[in-house]
Amino acid sequence: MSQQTFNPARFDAALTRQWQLWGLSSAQEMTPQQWWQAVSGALAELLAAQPAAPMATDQRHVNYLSMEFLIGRLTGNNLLNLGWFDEVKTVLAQYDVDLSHLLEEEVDPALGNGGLGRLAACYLDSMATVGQSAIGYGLNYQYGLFRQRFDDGEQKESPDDWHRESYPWFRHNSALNVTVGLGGTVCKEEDGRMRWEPAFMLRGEAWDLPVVGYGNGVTQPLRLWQATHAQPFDLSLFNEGEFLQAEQQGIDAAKLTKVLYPNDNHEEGKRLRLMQQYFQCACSVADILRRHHLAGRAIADLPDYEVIQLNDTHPTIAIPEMLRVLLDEHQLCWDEAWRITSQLFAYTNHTLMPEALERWDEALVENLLPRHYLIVKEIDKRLRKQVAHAWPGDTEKLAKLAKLAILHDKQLRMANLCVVSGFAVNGVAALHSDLVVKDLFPEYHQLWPYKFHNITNGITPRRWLKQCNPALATLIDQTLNVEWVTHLDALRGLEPFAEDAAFRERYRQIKQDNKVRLVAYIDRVTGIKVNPHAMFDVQIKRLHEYKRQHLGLMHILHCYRELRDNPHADIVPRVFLFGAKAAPGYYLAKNIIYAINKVADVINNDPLVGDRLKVVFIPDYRITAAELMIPAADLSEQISTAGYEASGTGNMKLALNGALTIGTLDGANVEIAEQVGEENIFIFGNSVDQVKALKADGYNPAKVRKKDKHLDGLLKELEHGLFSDGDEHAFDLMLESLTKNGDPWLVLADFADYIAAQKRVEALWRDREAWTRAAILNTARTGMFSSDRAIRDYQQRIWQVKR
Ligand code: DL6
Repeated sequence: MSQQTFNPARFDAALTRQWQLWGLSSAQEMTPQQWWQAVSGALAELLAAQPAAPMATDQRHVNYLSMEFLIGRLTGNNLLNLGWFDEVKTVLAQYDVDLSHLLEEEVDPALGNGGLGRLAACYLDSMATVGQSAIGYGLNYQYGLFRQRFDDGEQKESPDDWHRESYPWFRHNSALNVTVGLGGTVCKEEDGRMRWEPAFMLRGEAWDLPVVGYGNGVTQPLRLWQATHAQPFDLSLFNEGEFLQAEQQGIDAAKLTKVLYPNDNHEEGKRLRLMQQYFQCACSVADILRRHHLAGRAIADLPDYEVIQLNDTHPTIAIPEMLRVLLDEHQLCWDEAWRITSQLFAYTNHTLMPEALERWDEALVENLLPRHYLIVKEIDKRLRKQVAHAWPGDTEKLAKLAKLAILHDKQLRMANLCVVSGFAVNGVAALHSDLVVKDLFPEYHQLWPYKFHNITNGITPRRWLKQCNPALATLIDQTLNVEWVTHLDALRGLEPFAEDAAFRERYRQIKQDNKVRLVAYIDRVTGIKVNPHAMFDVQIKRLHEYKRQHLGLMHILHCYRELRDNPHADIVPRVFLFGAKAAPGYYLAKNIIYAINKVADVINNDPLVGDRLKVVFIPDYRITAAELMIPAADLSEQISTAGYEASGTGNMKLALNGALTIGTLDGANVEIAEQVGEENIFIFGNSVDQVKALKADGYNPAKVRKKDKHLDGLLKELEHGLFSDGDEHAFDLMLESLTKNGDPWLVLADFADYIAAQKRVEALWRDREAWTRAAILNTARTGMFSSDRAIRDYQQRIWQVKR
């Protein structure tokens, strides 16, 4: 497959059509925002007119179902993947328009919360790039993840209207409309078959975004479903039970895809969320079957041609939906419908945290999806038989059932439904996949060991190196002279250059320039002036206790104390940079943000400190901010409690861009350490086994505090209001968790070792050449974290060539 050729005349004509449609009389009348719209609209038009690149025919087509796709800005990325950046720049220069400025006009579609949604976006990029035919299926939310600002240090949220109605990359095809039912009843026909009569019908509209492969002419869709009314409500269907009667006013189709739930690693169990999930799944299943039917293929052959990858359990309801369609609409018998379904679905687990494992009240499922509920009951019944057979003894069988059953304690356990009904389950890093087997699903593993896999996450080198760090990409081009962007392992070729002083100087200068670029951004969004020669110490990720931003805060307090004890101390100057959103209802996380901001206020304004320490919480952290922060980072903070971060992908992006990691042996940090070598990473803290042992032994943070006077002193400063204008309760939520509530994330237990690791960081930083050498080796040795590798792993281990 080859790159698509750019035709300047056709582009110019498409551009002209854009401004003519707005009724303007010349291109010069366009505002900067309209320029972005027009250029993107013109590119989308050209792309849609391109013939489809031929794809391999011996592979199953991947349907990637995800409630979140955190795609980030598209225009620059699409230009880069198309290889048209310079040509478009030249055309625009003739209009006196600067392409780079124009790209800043784009909104950042925030259709995801964090890791899981961004991973989905990286995987779409890689599937298009490696030539894996695929569609991403998601929802077209009117409001993406909330916007964040700080009011006297406190997080405040506002809606993120990203104006999907005028987003120029969308293509809408009404021929793909789908009708989706909800509620109602199930009747038994004379022939014994079930018929679902929904109370409400909604319409799903398909809004497609193009996913462009890198330099190979492939474009395939990310299909986002949007809900509208199918027809005026049929009031005669409303008399089916109290629940729906009470809700008749509330079922407003447009509400369904109005807003993304802002939770990460936590499930809310809200009715609207279940409706969103079902709506997405019903539309996607219908679309998959429509394509299969259109290709003239038999329904029995569906699993030979299609695979459905579930991005966590959020789209699990697609499983009973597929069964329903096969049973009720295609009139297959249970065994055949089950054979097809159980060869179609594969499930990726992204978390072990109990509060993130989805469970739905049976009553809610029964009310909203009565036919699906019956189907799940049937799956559960058959599973119970299998358990009885595998563990015949009464007590043993009961114990296993308590863990394995899908319906239990009046709840439907979605992860269990996935494992039972799918043909593959994978974790997202070696350690995590191991824990999925050992801690989450040991019994299922006993029943079906062949279902379990590891696929370590990956990141796309297009966005996360070539696009966000163009100077480093150019240096690599010039040094290696090979196509590393699609073969990231080739970065190993940089290893010898770590010993080359001239190369180190160039590498260092690029980092420095990226820092200067970030300094300007920090000044613009916060007004804080920071020293570009200080170490940029970066912790960017969602705000969650297990990620332990408060451990980072304790280190900042330690540095500040050091300076107050000895104002002339020769400390390493640092800029501590945070970027994180807390779910609006997660008050403890918001309290941690508040604490960091209040500490920042004091330190940043203390003349004793000057520019030796600065603390900056970048507001409204999102993909666009990450693209500026990652290339400028010196130190990457990956300090979660061991056993709780499934993988992390920020850790990969930062290491690839030459930041050294300080981290626990958690998630993919373990594999990063293996790749870069232990001398090029700073590992500290309790391991998974030690964490388990500490908890089993009745870990008591008060004892740690009593023994460590220094730590005790730092906590007292927070408790006594030193950073909160004397308010002794400002940080109660955070402090109570650390002390009275047992420090569940072992912040105090890891504190001393963390500080010791930070000392090692400082020692290496003082040796400029040694630091740069280690940074180069991080870039050179993180090629395995390309999402292209991850997609090839999925192809080989899970999706497999069937024909
Ligand atoms: O696999 C992508 C990403 C991991 O890198 C993170 O470690 C993990 O926390 C995140 N998980 C979620 C959980 N959402 N749910 N369910 O976003 O997935």
